[in-house]
Amino acid sequence: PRPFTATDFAAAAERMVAARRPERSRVLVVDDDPEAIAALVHALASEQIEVVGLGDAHRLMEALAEHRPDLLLLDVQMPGPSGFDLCRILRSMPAWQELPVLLITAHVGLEFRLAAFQAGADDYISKPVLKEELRARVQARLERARLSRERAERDALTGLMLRRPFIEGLRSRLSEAQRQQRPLSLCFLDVDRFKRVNDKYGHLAGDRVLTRLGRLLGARFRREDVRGRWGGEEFVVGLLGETAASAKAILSRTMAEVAEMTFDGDGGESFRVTISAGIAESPGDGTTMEALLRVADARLNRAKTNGRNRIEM
Ligand code: GH3
Ligand code: MG
Ligand code: MG
Ligand code: MG
Repeated sequence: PRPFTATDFAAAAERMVAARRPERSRVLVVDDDPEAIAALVHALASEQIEVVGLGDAHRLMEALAEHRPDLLLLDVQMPGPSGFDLCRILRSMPAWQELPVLLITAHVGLEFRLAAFQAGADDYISKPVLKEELRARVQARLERARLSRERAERDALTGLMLRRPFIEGLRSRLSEAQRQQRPLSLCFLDVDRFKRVNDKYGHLAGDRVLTRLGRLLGARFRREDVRGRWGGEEFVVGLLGETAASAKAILSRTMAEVAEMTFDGDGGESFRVTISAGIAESPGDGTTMEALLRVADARLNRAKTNGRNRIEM
């Protein structure tokens, strides 16, 4: 094989960055000094970061609800509640416990730094603020928050999206497809006789089956296709731009791959599994996600009664 060159590496890195499609993050800045807000906006605002300024700390709760920021920059000394007080209050509210908060203080003394962490802040920045340092600290926090958000949306066993975030993703794909007057196919997949797999080969073996099927589904299809674990041994795939017929062709290739896989039972035996699927397409079978899920589920049941290891559309 051809050696992996620096150009290949650069191209791969570019694809990875493009695949991440970073959404814009929003930072809320609270400071009683309009000049300080202007300076922070100037330092932070970019293509990736939108900055919203707030001069009155009394309006913090409203502003949080309205702008739903990804990160909060709080001045410490303000008329009314201090940045410390506000931070402590936020940490006692379930909705804002995880929000990254950076305190900005003119004091660099140890007691101020300790008070910042005791109030529940993630970090502090001292005035005068160094633009590069501020940007680096904010970006690091935003990246951490993004990663933990992403992890919370994924099922640990299969690496696929959990039902709720998956449904959100599917909803936006569906309206995208309808706007572009393109079809979208929804596939319900269910492992055949999985209870028997657990009974015969053990629950850990069953878990390994789900992990490998999840990885396979995660690796196949296109990036914009949505794949999720519906629950138990059930998966859902949303294929943008595919009719039920073309989705069936794509899915049968994946099912053929599954049929080729061998799994190890907890007692060392080797076994195989099959999958059944039901497909519904938009707009032909329905235009809402609920309707498509209902039709796909009914067709999955038909695949089961018609003998399993098959796709119904
Ligand atoms: P069918 O072909 O009709 O789909 O039969 P089935 O046995 O697959 O269907 P059923 O719904 O009766 O059983 C599903 C089983 O999947 C039951 C449950 O114990 C098992 N299961 C659900 N989630 C997990 C999991 O995370 N790990 C393991 N090992 N088993 C699971
Ligand atoms: Mg101030
Ligand atoms: Mg099932
Ligand atoms: Mg099953």
